[in-house]
Amino acid sequence: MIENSRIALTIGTALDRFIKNHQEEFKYATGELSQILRDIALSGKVVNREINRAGLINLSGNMGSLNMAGDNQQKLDVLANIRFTRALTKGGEVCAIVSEEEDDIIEVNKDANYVIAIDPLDGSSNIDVNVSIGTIFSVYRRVSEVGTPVTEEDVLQPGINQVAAGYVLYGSSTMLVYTTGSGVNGFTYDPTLGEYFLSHQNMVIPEDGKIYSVNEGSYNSFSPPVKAFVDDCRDKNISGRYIGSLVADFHRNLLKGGIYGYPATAKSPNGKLRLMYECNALAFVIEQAGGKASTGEQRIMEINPADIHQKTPIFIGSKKMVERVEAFHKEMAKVAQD
Ligand code: P6P
Repeated sequence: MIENSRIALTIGTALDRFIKNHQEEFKYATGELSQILRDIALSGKVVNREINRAGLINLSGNMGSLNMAGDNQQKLDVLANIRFTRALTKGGEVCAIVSEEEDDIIEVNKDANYVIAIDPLDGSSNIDVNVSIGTIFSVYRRVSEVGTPVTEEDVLQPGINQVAAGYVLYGSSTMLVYTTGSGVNGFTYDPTLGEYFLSHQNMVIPEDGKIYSVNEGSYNSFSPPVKAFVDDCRDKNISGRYIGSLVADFHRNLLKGGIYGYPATAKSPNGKLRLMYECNALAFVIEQAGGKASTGEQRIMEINPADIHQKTPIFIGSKKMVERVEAFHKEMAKVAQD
């Protein structure tokens, strides 16, 4: 008799089952957050399909409009924004959405408990050249009373208040990576089954790394501590890897160890990346995976947001590498004081 395991390979844990099995880990385990994760997973499948066919169904290129950041909106930016905001609205568990593609807060269901901050499609200028791109999301519980209109306090919360966060990476394979505060897990999408399956359980970033991801074209406008850090990476022959797509660089560094930095530059004096729907979300993931996320002087998740689209400098990745950036900042601040 042929042993079953030789003919029937086990299929991994499907996302839905994983969410159900781990619901009790979440302190507000009432199924609402599970619904939000399902809404995001579903939208990721739809966006994945549209990205893969973009060149064939005239979805490449830009809309000829600008988003809040003044970036050219790619057609897929707008489409991804529609897919995610519609799915989250239909899911019924969200009272407000902040999106990179929307100037103002989208008020959804005042009887719901959760606020979502999302970059529906980051790095979309890479679509036409077939480079991996991603969706980044952050989940908060509202602070005002359910049933009342959403307030600014519900939305402008520091990253330490996040109850979940993660990203969808549309790469050589499509992955959903998220945390609800009990570690980080990665799911790989199987398009033949239309399901995400657990492929990277309890992801942990190496404490130190041999990769740094910075746009060195801006080196001349970096501050002295940032220049000192980049020089130190060069002196140590650390590999420079910069794809120009945050989620792709972040994910590689999470798996292999490394650091991604987008510091203040002449063109972006406050950095380029958005606190609410890029930096906080990835900071929650990296801290849950044993890494760090800092401006060089302050923990990203402790920044109190003043504006839904505000930017921040960021260094994120292996703990020891981020600590080296912080040490250069501290050292040079002391010299400047003396
Ligand atoms: P630069 C894409 O526009 C993005 O927001 C990130 O995905 C990426 O890491 C960064 O900007 C690239 O910016 O100025 O280096 O081209």
